[in-house]
Amino acid sequence: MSETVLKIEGMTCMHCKMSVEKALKGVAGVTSAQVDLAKNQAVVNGEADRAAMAKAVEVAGYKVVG
Ligand SMILES: [Cu+2]
Repeated sequence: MSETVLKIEGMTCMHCKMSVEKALKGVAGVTSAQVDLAKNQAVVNGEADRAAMAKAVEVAGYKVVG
């Protein structure tokens, strides 16, 4: 089990947080995703491809910047 931290731009509220978490949980291999709004980051657990996670976040309307 590995943990990935993604820096995300564009999240402003609880709705954004939930949208991003839902998008990340939909990626194959992701077992859990927790967004910290104050830090603008998501902590993802599982064995998912980083590019696939970034893509899912972008499809949801946000941007992975690191
Ligand atoms: Cu929002």
